[in-house]
Amino acid sequence: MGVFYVTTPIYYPNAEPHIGHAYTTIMADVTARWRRLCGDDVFFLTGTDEHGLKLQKTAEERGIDPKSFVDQMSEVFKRYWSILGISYDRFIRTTDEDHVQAVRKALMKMYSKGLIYKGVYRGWYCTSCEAFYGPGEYIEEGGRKLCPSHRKPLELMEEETYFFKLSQFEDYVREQLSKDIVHPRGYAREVLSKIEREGLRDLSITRPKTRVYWGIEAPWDPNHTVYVWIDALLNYVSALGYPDNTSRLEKYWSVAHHFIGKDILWFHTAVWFAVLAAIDLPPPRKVIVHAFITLQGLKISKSVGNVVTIDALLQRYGNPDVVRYLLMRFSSLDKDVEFSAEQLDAAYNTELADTFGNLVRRVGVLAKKKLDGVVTRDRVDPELETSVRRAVDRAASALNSFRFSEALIAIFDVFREANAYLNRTEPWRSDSPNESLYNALECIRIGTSLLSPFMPRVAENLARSLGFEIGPFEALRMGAGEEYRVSEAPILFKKIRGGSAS
Ligand code: ME8
Repeated sequence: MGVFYVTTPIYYPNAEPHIGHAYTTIMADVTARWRRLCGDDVFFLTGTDEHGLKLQKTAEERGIDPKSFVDQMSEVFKRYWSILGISYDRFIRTTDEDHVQAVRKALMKMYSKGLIYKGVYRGWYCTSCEAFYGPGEYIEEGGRKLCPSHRKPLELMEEETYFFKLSQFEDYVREQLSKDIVHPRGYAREVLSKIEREGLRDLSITRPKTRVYWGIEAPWDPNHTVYVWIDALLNYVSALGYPDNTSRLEKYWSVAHHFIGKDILWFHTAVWFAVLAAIDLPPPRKVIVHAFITLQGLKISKSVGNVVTIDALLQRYGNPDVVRYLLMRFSSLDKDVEFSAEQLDAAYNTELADTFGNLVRRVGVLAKKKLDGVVTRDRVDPELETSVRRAVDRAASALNSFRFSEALIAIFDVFREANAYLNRTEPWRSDSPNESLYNALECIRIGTSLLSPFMPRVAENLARSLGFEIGPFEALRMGAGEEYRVSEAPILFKKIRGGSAS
């Protein structure tokens, strides 16, 4: 049995989560559920990133104090994750007392080692990104400097700050980037070439309290608060009990898998690897980076104002598992995916309703009608067995390397094979259809078990209706199922035409 630690970014709760946040969170959840199916001991972390100027400003605009605001908003995130069936073990909030203490201790350690010094920072800042942009990074338009990500005017800031000696870690960071941590590898090359061009510059890691009061106080200077990104990154270790309760940290840290979007790649590599080294911890095992969901070519985001809400998809398909399926079906790590309602509807109709739904319905109806719902172990069709074994191997290897859409295609090959097999063996014409229905049900059991990380509730309900168990992975081969007791033949998905599900 293995051990596995999986995390999502902790999101800014300045607004409700949208499908971009759901996308990363579902990827992480599918991975957590897949590892559990394989028998691993999994710790799955998500949460909210509650400090910093962006939250302070949003709360001020609404005339509410920041703590009450983030209290409300973190509940909104939890509610969406519960609707979407996100099986996290901890929901961390950066205002949690254990996290605050962990950040202070980590920073004090860096300070005592002489890795932090006082200076003055002058630069152009984007509050939406909570980041500074230097020449070559921002966009110049009509004499104004704009954020490359949000295209909003940057603010010039000049102030006293404490710097972290990031530059000292350049060789170390380069070395880590040449290992197999960042996945896909292309993203590591991007970071390496940025370091090649600009070097690793020391990083401003505190803000004057007069400007940003909503943050963790720097432990050596009460006039400063800790930069929100340093505060946030440390959540991945504070959630495991760093630095005082080390048992979880010892168990899970060496198998940490961070899922992130490509917008926060720099922080999760250059900055994070160096901070970890500064507090004497090794880098994470993997940083899995995905590209954006776009609308007309632009990253979906609150700041751009082109959001597709989670509610819109929940309303359209009426089933959270369908939303999970569709977001993963068109997911991609290396390329942006353009949101397309037509494409989602088409996949829903042909894959979920036709291929999977019809298979389940016709096998269920026949088993009830012809065999009183009891189907027993029988001869396994050798041709079907070979193709199912291949599809299971493909799905497992895709899941192990985070190729979620490929995994789904392989899983649906099992259902497609089962449909073709039924058309060949025609159990509806037979007086003794047990063998045919047994083989088809084995395909349903195996395919549904592999699908359970993507569609956990659909899988559980179907297993109950047809009378089988989900998993474990060793049982995902033809002939391992002993008997089926079919209590109903459910209609899993109603087709969508034009406007809505009909
Ligand atoms: O960056 N396509 O939080 P955030 C794909 N608090 N993924 C998207 C997306 C899109 N259009 N929009 C958002 C932060 N995401 C920090 C993180 S972690 C220590 C601190 C997802 O609320 C994607 O995972 O801005 C992206 O990296 C993340 O949301 C940014 O969330």
